[in-house]
Amino acid sequence: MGPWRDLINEPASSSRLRERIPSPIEAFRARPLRSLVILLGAGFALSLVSASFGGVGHDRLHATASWGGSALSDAARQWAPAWSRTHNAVKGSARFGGEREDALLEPVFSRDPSDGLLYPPDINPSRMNPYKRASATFVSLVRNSELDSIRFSMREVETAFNRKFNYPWLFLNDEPFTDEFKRRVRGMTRGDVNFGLIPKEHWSYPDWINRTKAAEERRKMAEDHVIYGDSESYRHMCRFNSGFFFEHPMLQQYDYYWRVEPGVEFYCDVDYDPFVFLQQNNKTYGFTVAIYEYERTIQSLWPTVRDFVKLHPEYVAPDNSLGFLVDDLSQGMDARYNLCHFWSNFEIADLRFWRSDAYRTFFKYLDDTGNFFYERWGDAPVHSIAAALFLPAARLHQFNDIGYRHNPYIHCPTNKAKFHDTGKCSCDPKSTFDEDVCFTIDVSTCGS
Ligand SMILES: Nc1nc2c(ncn2[C@@H]2O[C@H](COP(=O)(O)OP(=O)(O)OP(=O)(O)O)[C@@H](O)[C@H]2O)c(=O)[nH]1
Ligand SMILES: [Mg+2]
Repeated sequence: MGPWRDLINEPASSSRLRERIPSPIEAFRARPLRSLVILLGAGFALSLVSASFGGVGHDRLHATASWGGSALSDAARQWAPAWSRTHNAVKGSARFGGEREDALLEPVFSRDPSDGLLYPPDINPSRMNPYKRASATFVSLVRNSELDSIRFSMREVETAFNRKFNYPWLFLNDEPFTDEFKRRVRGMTRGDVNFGLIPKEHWSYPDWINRTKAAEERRKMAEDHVIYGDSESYRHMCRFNSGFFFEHPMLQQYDYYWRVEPGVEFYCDVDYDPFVFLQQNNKTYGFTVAIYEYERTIQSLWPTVRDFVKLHPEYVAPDNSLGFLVDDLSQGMDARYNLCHFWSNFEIADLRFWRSDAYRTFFKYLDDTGNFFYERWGDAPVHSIAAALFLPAARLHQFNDIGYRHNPYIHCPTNKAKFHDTGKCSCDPKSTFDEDVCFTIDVSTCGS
């Protein structure tokens, strides 16, 4: 047992250390030749070890450099100059998330037989996330022809959020998905992927619809150059999203959903779980953008809503957000609808609201008019009017922190210090659309 053993049993005062261990200079002076041989031998041995590990392992490299003297340190810098510079730059900086360097583990390397190189471990962020998830899924109504653009959206969502949470995806279609669609969509996520076919009764004309009249109205709308004015499928889509998506058997097991359309972009890291956020804060409906609807597409919607509210005043929440829907709140439901709605191509919301008596009865009342077909009522104003009237205002939430783009509009958070100086968002805050439209009213306070 050497003298070092004593140091373990006794408190190590610095004077004692000085007494027991000669400094490297003292040791060198006492036995110069022996010290030189040891130093060169150690340096050579270390260079062999480092080379056999492919010269990687930045902590190892760092240790090697300070141990082996300047010659070895120069050699190390030659092998991996960029890495050793990076290492020095990040050491102790906030980009390590405040982790002390000595609290980090040595990476365990594994050799990839295909190239013979040693790789540090893969990091799977969702496996490292220890928090309970909500009962939730992404849901995408999509056509086979939109494969590329839905894969694009998935990449955006996975990168910004889902790599850290691993929620499942559900794809719905009025036609069966092709094998190619399924395979290539599955390849975009580590999460579960499910595919559902929409039942015919949720994507067809109900028997009370006069199809000749519907065709005539479509023709007139096309003449007026209304976007999707002549499209039958667009109307089925809007009716499905308004009244049936939440009835799909494959959604029954979930409480929350995040709607994702093809070709959308997400600009900010979403590092917390928005589903759990809704749950914890007792929120029901989350949106990012609010805009005006084309009046021509919903000419009789507001009068129909008025009639419904007269029939069913019990469904209207006392502290609702009517102020989001009308400019002159003093007139109550008699006021003119200002066309504001939450842009429903993005929604993170509670499915139980759509499954409620209030909403189901409301949808049935609207659907009976046939105006999803005779006009072109969109799911966005239908959802928005219901959420604004039947929910207390405090149950609505704008996800201001989620940077989002669905052509042609962008929502980008404007707080520079919080979102743009922190590496969180990549969008231009000046590009945000929602500052001046429909947002002069704060949905969390209006109507109360
Ligand atoms: N399966 C299926 N999905 C559809 C159909 N029509 C639209 N969708 C989907 O329904 C959602 C809304 O349709 P969009 O065409 O994006 O409508 P929009 O967002 O109002 O208009 P855009 O500006 O074109 O995006 C998207 O997720 C589409 O993929 C259809 O006929 N079949
Ligand atoms: Mg769209």
